[in-house]
Amino acid sequence: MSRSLPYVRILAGLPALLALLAPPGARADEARFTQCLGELQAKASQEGFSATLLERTLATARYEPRVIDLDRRQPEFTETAAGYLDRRVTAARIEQGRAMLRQHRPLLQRLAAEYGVQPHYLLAFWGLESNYGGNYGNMPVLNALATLACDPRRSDYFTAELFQALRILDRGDVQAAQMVGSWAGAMGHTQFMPSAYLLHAVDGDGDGRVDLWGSVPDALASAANYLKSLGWQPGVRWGREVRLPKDFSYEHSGLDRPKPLAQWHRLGVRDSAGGVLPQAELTAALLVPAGHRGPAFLVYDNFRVIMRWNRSELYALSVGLLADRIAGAAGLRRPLPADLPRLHRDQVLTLQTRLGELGFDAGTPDGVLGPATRRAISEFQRSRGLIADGQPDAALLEALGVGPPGETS
Ligand SMILES: [Ca+2]
Repeated sequence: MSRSLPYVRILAGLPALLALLAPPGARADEARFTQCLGELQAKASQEGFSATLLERTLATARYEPRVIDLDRRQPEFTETAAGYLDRRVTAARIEQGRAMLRQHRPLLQRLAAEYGVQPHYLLAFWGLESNYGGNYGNMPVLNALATLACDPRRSDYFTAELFQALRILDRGDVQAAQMVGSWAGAMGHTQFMPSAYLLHAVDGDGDGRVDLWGSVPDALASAANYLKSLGWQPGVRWGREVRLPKDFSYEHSGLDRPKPLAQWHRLGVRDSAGGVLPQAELTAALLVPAGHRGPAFLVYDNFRVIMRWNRSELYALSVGLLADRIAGAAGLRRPLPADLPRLHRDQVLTLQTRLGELGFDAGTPDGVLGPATRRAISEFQRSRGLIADGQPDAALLEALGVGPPGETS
C-alpha cells in the first residue's frame, strides 16, 4: 500500500462529507448503501476476488440516486407504434447507417461470412443501441450496478451482474474508470450487460483485448457472435410488410399464432405491393401493431431472435425496419396511423378491469398494455362485431366506457 497524499485523503472523504450535507432521506439511503457495499465486498472476497482488485473497483463504487429514480420511473402513458417507431427509425439514423455501411463494408462482410448475420442487421442494432457509438451512456457501470444490487427490487440480478463486471475488470480488458454505460449497466456500442459481455463478446480486431467502447470491430463482432448464439438464421429476413385482403379475420394475428407461408397465402395475404408471397418453407406470425388501419407484417424466426436480445415486439420491429431502410428499401407502403390514442395508466387499468368484469381475461390489471390485454381486447371486439385487431382505439374506449384519465365511473 502506498501512503495517500493528504489531498487524496480529503477527496476520498468527500462523498461522506457531501452525504452529511444531503437531506435526511438521502443520508439514510447513503448509509444503507455504505453498509451494503461492505457486505458485497465481503461476499466478493468469499467468491475469490482478490483484495487488490476489490480495493480499486468495488471499494470505490458510489451510490447514484438518479439510477434508483430511473429504475422506479414508470411511463405515465402507453406508447403507440407510430410514436415508438418514428423516434427510432429516423431519417438521420437511416442516413448514418448507410454511411456506416460504406465505411465499414469489409469488416461487415467478414462478420457476415463468419457469423451469418447480414451487415444491415448489425448496423440496425448498433444504431438503435447507441446511435452508432454516438451515445452509449456515461454512467460508471460499477456505480450503477452496485446501486441497483443494494436496492431490494432486483437485488439478485444486479448483484450477479456486478460480480460479472468485476470479472471483466479482473481480466484487464478495461479499467473501472472507462467502464461506463447506461443507468442499468448496459455497456458500450452494443449495450451489453456484463454477463452478455463475458459469454458473447469477442475480439474483432485481433489486439487480444475485448473492448466494446473503443473498438468498432470488437463491438460489431460481439453483436454478431451474440446473435448467432441466440439462433440467428443466415440469409433469412426478419419479416416483411404485407397486404391483407378485405374483411380479413384478425384473430389470425399475434406472435402466438404462427402459420406456414403457404397458409398465409391461402388466407389471401400478399406482399406489400400486392404480389404473391415467396414460396419458401418458412413459418411466420402476423403482427398489426397499429391495428387494422396501420401496416401488417409477417415476421419470421429471426424476429424472435431479435426479441431474445430485447423482449419488445416494437423493438424487434424497429430493428427489422431500420435494417431494411439501411439496405436501401423504401419506407412502409401503408403508414402508421398517427392519431391512435396514447392511454394513461389509469385508463389501461380501467380498461383491464372492465374487460375482466365482462368475462374477458386480461390478467391481473396492472396498467400495462401487454399481449394478454390485447388478446382480451380482440375477443371483446369480436363479441361486439367490431374489427378484432386488439387495438385500443377510440371505438373500443367508447364501447368499454373508458373515459379520460382520472375518470373512474
Ligand atoms: Ca480488440
